[in-house]
Amino acid sequence: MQLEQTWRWFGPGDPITLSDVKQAGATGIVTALHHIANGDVWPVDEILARQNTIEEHGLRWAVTESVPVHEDIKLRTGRFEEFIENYKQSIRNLGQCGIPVVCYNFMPVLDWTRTDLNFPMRDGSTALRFDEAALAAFDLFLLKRKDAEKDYSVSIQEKAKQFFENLTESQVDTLTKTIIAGLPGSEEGYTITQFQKKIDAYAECGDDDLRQNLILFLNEIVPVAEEAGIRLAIHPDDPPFPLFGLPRIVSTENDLKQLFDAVPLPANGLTFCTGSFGARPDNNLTQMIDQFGSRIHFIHLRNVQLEEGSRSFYEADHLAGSTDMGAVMKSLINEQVQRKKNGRMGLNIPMRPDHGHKMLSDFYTSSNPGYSLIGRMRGLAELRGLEAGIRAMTKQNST
Ligand code: CS2
Ligand code: MN
Repeated sequence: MQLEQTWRWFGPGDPITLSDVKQAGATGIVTALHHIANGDVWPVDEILARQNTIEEHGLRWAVTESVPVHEDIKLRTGRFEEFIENYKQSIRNLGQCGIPVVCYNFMPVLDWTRTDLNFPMRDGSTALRFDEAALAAFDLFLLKRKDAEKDYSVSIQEKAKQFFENLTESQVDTLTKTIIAGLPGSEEGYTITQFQKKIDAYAECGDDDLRQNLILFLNEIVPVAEEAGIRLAIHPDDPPFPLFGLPRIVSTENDLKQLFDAVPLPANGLTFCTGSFGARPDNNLTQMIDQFGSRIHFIHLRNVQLEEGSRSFYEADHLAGSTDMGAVMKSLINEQVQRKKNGRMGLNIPMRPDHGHKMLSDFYTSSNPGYSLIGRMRGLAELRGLEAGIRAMTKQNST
């Protein structure tokens, strides 16, 4: 018994190869058919082709991350009915190929959001960072969103102004691209005009409306997943607070409770992303694992360092930062012990190091932001050691 060590691979175009992944020590692959347009069905032959490539390297396709949810589904407008039918078919097809977990998210317009992809760490490596003042600067002075100032404290507005005044033209361009052009895994990227249009579409959609739309979506897809042998794993909002006045519904313990109460079937599960939930000091991570453990179908382990007095954070080393990773690992091992006692399947919950620093030879090779080879290998190695150490101490061995 052990967490399954997995690695996100963006497919044949990923500069990091499956042979690299094998040497990094992962056994499971997390991937998606990124070339298929958002909303379209994933055909069985395409899934099988990707699966063969993975298996040829002695690895297995453990998790799909993500089958993206089309904006029409989130808003229940346009072609949403057709897209939900397509989503169901993709789930059935993945089930038929024996790929057991599907990760997805329900964040409006933007997938995960950062403001700096090259934040220097003391040891010379670089990390991803979210700076509240930088985000506010973009919102207030570049996007110039109506009433945006209502969303920021006076002190953040002042910091934003100062930050903006010191930006060169090329820094303005980089900041804009970082926020709206689409980070790895987001299937959409926008220009400022397109972005504003996408935000406008949510003018009448508040938290309750978006939550209702998610529940209506789940009512349709969770029974299909149950039948297909698929566990669904929603990824939390990253960061876990509202951006650009958009609704946010998967950020807190209470959000999760509402989701699972509304659709109790076991296939309605969670990607427990410590880096996302951990970016809010009022989220108690071990308590969340204790409460929703049975729902955890996939784990992202990453640590964030919170910055006092603001919502800013940077991605720290996996065992440093504001999250007590040892305590989190202990709770996850406990969850596994419970599962074994209850005779439940899915004991080896897939886990991946979620992001890593750019370090050492990562600087001389190309990789997607957050998805470096050496940085993630270090993260995985540390997490593997942490798990082994806790198991040795508590005699929850890995057999
Ligand atoms: C990000 C996202 O934090 C993360 O894991 O790298 O790509 C995330 O995986 C997707 O939003 C999940 O749907
Ligand atoms: Mn994550």
